[in-house]
Amino acid sequence: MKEEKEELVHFDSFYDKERIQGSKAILVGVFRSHEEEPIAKDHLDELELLAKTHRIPVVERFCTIIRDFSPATFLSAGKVDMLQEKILETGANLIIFDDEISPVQQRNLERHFKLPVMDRTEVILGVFADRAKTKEAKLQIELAQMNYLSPRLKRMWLHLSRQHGGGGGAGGGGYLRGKGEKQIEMDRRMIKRRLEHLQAELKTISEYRHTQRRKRERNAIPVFAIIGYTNAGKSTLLNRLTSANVLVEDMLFATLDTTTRHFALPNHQKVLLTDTVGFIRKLPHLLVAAFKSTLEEAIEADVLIHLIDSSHPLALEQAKTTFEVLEELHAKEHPIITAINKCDLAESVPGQKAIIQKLRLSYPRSVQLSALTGEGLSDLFGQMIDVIKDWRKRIFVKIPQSEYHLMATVIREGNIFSKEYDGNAILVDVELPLIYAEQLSPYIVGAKDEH
Ligand SMILES: Nc1nc2c(ncn2[C@@H]2O[C@H](COP(=O)(O)OP(=O)(O)OP(=O)(O)O)[C@@H](O)[C@H]2O)c(=O)[nH]1
Ligand SMILES: [Mg+2]
Repeated sequence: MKEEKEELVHFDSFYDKERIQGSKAILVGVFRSHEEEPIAKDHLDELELLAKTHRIPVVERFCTIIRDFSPATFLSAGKVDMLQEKILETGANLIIFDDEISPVQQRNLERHFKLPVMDRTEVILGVFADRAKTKEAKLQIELAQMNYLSPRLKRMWLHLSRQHGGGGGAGGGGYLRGKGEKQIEMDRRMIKRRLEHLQAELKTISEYRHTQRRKRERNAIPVFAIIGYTNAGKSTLLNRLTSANVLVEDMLFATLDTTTRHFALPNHQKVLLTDTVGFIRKLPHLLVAAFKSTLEEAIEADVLIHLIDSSHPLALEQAKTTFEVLEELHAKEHPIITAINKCDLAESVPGQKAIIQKLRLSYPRSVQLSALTGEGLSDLFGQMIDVIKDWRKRIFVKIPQSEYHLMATVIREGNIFSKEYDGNAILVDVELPLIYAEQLSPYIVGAKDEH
């Protein structure tokens, strides 16, 4: 056991301390044609935000057109030289690619530049690792990291032995010394054991969640999951509607854990609202896989509220990304309400009006709102009521005096249109969730749909 612990130490250091401490990064983005250039630049803006969130300052960007990709180094030889010049000019000591690069490319580039090389995936993994608070989130991120590291062990050993002068003695200690292949084998076995352990623990947690959800199904409360790109305002909306007090910040991945709260719509219908982890462009597949159990909250909701930051220049692309992730989660068939958020900001930003128009045309059930100011919320409620209208039934019942206790349910769960006495009985015209309408069915004296 002790041995396993010791071995794990260098995975932590690989991620946080050894690799990025004191780093000054240069970001690398590529585009295939000049029309793609502005998009590549926006992608680098996002990568810079991710890097900063992971406490890596950015000193330079290298955004270049590329026609031929090299299988060995991703960039062609000429571009590698140009990048080298920029590195010398700026003193950058960490290279971050916006594109996914293979373990082999990463290793070759590190050898060439004699600097650590990361890609967007690794930065996202780092951000998630920083943010993870709950046991489940920590397990999930560790699972993703292990899967990411596994094919990269060789590179990591190279990197560490270089840092420690190849002679050992410093920091990580003697066990870095020339153990090479044998150590890699040991690490592989250790990772495999650890992966099995993590998967087993996550399975237990996921089964518990499942039981919780089944309980909820019995209550027949419709569940709305607020989903969308990171920083779209999901937690702001949940906080606005309930007193959830979820952390809201102008940063990526403020939320990693799911929060569910009760909310009563204006027609008194009770629903559950769930806020969950945001999506991002190139959300690593292994993160989607690892966070599956958290994301299942979204998948198993009855309705999705897809929130879009309409003040963002890439709002359309972000919305598309969300759909791609939903597809990967097999959750595209849910009814979806598209909530075009931050309209308080967007309306004053040139060019955003056209984007909002496109969003409204692309997504049928759409509303414009501001989770911050509350503007447009009533439109959202209207859509929410409409999408679950079949969950409720309007009935006209005559409740005898001996069954007056049923009135408590009627008042608590129903939207009452009229109530009057008929002798000792009470006549009520009420709309209720199906489950309660069924309980009252012996007392129905006629449906009042015609009202
Ligand atoms: N102006 C404006 N700002 C908003 C609105 N909604 C959210 N914000 C801001 O956008 C930022 C992100 O909000 P969050 O609610 O944390 O976003 P999120 O979607 O939960 O983000 P992650 O949890 O990081 O994925 C915060 O600074 C909010 O104050 C809005 O309608 N208008
Ligand atoms: Mg959030």
